[in-house]
Amino acid sequence: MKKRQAADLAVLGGSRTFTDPLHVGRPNIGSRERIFDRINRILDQRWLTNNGPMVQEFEQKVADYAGAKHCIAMCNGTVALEIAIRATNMTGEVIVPSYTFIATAHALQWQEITPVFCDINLDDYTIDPEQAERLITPRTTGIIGVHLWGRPCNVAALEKLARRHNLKLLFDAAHAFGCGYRHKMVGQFGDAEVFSFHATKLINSLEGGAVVTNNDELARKIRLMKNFGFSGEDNVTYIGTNGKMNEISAAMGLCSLEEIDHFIEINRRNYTHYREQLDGLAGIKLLQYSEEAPCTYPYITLEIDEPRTKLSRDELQKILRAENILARRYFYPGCHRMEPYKSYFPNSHLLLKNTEFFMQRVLSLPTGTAVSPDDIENICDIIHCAVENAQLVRSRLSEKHCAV
Ligand code: T4K
Repeated sequence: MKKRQAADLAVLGGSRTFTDPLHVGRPNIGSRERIFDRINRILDQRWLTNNGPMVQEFEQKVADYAGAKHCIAMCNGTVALEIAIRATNMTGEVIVPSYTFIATAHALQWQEITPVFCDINLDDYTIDPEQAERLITPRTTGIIGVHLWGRPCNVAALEKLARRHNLKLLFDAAHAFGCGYRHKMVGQFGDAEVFSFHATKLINSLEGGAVVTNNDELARKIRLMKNFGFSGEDNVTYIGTNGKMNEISAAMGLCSLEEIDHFIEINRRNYTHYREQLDGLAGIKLLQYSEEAPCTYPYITLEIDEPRTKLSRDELQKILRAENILARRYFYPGCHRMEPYKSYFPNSHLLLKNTEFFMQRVLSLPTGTAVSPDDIENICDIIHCAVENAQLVRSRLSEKHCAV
């Protein structure tokens, strides 16, 4: 590939590199033949939802893969979180990282439980157990750790903390199906863990989620709660909701699962390719995945050190967008700067120094089966070219009428 010159950049008047947008979060799609075959079987059987055979098979396979005793599939990860929170009797205050997708906080606030925002470590960008301990009050009933970008949080420290203070512990593992911590798969920690199988995830069921747990009683309760609390045809034993996964979602999830090794391999290939292409570029760091435990490389996350690149994260995002590469600022600006939390806790940023620092610097790039090695070479070449011509690009971006 011919190396780009400054004038080739779209922000500097060149033509955009991609005619179709290159998105972060393009779904992985398994064999169409197998998907259609499963959908046909569902239609033939006329069993569309309510704990049908596809859902049961999906639950068994997810539980087996994660090494968990129980899996309860749901309509999405957010409802799965809400139900796990309710089933573990969390009330009052629950400690969560602010640096996460808004669903983690909303799942609490939706039930009038206060999310108490905790800072992240700058070692792994997940919840800081030491600060979490300092945030415990008499109203605290639990902690929710988030395995951000598939990189597990400090599970051992959080489990110890939860035990010491008699708190419930959940993990938002929306990004982490197929990932491991030490010698165990994610899905076996805390009181329960919650997966998302949304379209943008490694394994997708269109929309979908699941709670996994080794606790028999908790699993029983969650199963009731996701089906209105019914324990028999005419018998309701809990307040419940409709959290059920439908059969077509489960069919999609099963077809996805059949190809999980291939999806992980593509993600690993993409990650390695990005790493090689960006190697040595001052001020741009690709977030590492550990090789010590199973890893699915679900996100390509760059950390941009503006004093060295002379370009901010937001400027780099604009440069990429001009080329039709729709890089995302996950998870800017942190839950504490979004409503209603911003109004409820206007000073919370004072305790969230690392979150405030990090959320300005991070950019997610496209990966998954929709992204080719050529795409990655183009993306990285654009980044190289932008950083090498930072001064020129910055002055163009600051011009009032720059059309980005
Ligand atoms: N906890 C955490 C830590 C999470 O990250 C999430 C969800 C949850 C809990 C809740 O789980 P779910 O209730 O969603 O199961 C997207 C996803 O919708 C969301 O599932 C995900 N996390 C979050 C990180 O990303 P947005 O608001 O960024 O979605 P949107 O519409 O901007 O799409 C994201 C990108 O994916 C775009 O570049 C377009 C692309 N895309 C999306 C869809 C749906 C496609 O190319 N094809 C598609 O079909 O939230």
